[in-house]
Amino acid sequence: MKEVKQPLLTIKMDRLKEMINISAGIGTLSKGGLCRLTLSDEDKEMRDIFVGWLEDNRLQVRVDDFGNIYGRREGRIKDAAPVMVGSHLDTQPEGGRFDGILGVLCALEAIQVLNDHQIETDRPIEIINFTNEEGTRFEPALLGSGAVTGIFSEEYVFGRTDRAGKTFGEELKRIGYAGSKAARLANVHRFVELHVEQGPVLERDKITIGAVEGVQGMTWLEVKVTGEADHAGPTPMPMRKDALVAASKMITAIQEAAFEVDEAATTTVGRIEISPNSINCVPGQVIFSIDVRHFDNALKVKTVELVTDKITQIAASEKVGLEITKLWDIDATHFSQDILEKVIAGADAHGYSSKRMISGAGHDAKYMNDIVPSAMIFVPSVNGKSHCQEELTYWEDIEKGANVLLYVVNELAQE
Ligand code: HGY
Ligand code: MN
Ligand code: MN
Repeated sequence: MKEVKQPLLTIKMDRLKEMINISAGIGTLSKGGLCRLTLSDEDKEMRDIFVGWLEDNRLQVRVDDFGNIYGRREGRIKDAAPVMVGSHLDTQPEGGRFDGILGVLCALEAIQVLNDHQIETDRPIEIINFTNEEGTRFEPALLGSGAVTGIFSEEYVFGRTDRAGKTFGEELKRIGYAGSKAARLANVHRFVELHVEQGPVLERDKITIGAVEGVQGMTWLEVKVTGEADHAGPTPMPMRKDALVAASKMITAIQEAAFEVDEAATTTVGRIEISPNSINCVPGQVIFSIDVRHFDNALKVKTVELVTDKITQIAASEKVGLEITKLWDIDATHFSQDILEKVIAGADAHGYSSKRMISGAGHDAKYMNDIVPSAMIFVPSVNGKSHCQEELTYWEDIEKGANVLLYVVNELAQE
């Protein structure tokens, strides 16, 4: 397609700030964070508002059978493969106001700027809000993007069950977002996602824009430790098979394993359930999660093996039962260099500093990149914090990230 030198467009920060602040009012927690678990009433409330905004901006709205929401802006060439841009509106139980939300709302702001200037692009542009990126209520993460890119079957997705025993399929119907298979994304030209970095690199290096080269690999395990429930009083210590003591030794060993591999490996135990979980009972069973990550796939596997060896040895010495289940496993992904060049060109055009980097966090762009060249743009996280109420990115950095997203989307839609 013809080379179109675009005027350097900029977003309207007041309009974007208002959308982000409205989102920040849905599922708000005491310290300003959000609890907007996927397919919850709060998620529905946000989805309904988002659909209204898409319609207000004359986008064609559709919802697929996994609840992914699309807003389409037609291009000059009707059947050209669209440029897709988006992220997720669901949050962690004590999440921040920007994780995922920025990528969806800055995409909508970019479209509004194109509308303001009556800019017609060659290609259609589609905004997407992916269902269940976080994977906290319904494990694993990236369920909506993994489903629509063919990684997870419909049966697997609809059968995922939360800790209250509700299934994904039931909850999707309950909130009214069980759409159609025909609405699923297909034949995409490129995908780009703006996101807060959720780590310390950009702030430490005093850089505004991250041109994200890839997402690290990750493995999620669930460990069940089975000891013997007993009375906390009359049961002599040497006679006990205390599942929680064994699990505690395992959890310490799991952390040690990361340090033994290298400075980049991460291991995290984020979820734990103790039963009977009573002050005067020796715990009989403990179930906990393990999240292992590394950008080098071989070292990710090595870390999982090391973790498995360590907890198996501890189970034997503590004389407890051990069951390890793999919940999820993704390899590292490497994003599209030609989109990254546009990200850096966009930062340069606006006079923003930028650097290439990888993402420690998982993102929908990982699964999108398996089917179409994709890339991500990061903006700095204050103190590198995320997945907590303290998550913060400054408005001026949000504005710069949105301007670069607008630049890249417009470029991609003209190629
Ligand atoms: O787990 C992740 O890295 C993503 O934020 N859901
Ligand atoms: Mn996210
Ligand atoms: Mn997240």
